[in-house]
Amino acid sequence: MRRILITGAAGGLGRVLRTRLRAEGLLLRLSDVAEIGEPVPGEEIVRCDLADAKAVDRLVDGCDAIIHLGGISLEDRFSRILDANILGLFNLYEAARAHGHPRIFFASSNHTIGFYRQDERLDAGMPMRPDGLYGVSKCFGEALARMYFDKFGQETAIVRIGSCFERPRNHRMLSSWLSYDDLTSLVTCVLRAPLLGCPVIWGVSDNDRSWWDNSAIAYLGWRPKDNAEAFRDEIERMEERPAPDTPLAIWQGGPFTQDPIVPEA
Ligand code: NAI
Ligand code: 15L
Repeated sequence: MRRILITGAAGGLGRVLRTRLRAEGLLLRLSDVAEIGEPVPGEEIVRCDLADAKAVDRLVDGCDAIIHLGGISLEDRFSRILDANILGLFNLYEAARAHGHPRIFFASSNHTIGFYRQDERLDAGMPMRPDGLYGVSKCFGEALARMYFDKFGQETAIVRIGSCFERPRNHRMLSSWLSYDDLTSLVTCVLRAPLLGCPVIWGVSDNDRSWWDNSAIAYLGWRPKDNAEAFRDEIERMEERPAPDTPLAIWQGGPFTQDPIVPEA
């Protein structure tokens, strides 16, 4: 049986994939710095801080693939981002290098490009325009993944996730939403692809209003099925459309573009 490591397993997406991938019959090694709960058959639990290089080395040993979700997932103090997303990612790639290059699904973010306007359509080759230190840390992660591919042949799916929640929560997410079903089909597609390489993939459902062009990864055969438009009436009842001259309506990164640099405590 293939052993798949999920970092960040206690988080929102980790909990979704834990249930769904177990149903696929995969052996899961679940890891987080936070409490994860008890393992059920087919699971191993390893508490680990990504900033601890030796612990990450042991964590990766024996894994056939890694779904890397762990880290700081919102704007935060730079010291926290540095430990989890920058040092943590370096530790993960060094451990992968030491243990046979298991394929990596790297949860990058749309906040690598948050300062593009909502009236622009992007392909993955366009320059990054991060909207905060969190976004910058994901830019670092993407560059690190690419360097390990070019230097060592380490395969990574660099997945710029839009907004992955049970349902879209606001007008912006009518463009950026990724459904749980489409996330799961993307993960299984990445795990099964005969040849992956190191593509940048937009993690977004088949939304009518998507800003992002995934035609460069047609070779993977991933076909997202959901469309946020199905929730448009619900969103329109729930909140007023943001005024056109406000950051929420201008920038793809939406509210993240307005986050301050968080002071160190
Ligand atoms: P989350 O914040 O719910 O989960 C992240 C997990 O990482 C948490 O359980 C946390 O305890 C763990 N973690 C934090 N620092 C750690 C460290 N030093 N060592 C080990 N574990 C650590 O985030 P969520 O929503 O589940 O997202 C998963 C990944 O996907 C994150 O990397 C996030 O940046 C990325 N992403 C998520 C999006 C979404 O819409 N949910 C959108 C774009 C990117
Ligand atoms: C992200 O990168 C965050 O991790 C997630 O919590 C959402 O806020 C998402 O982006 C988004 O842009 O909606």
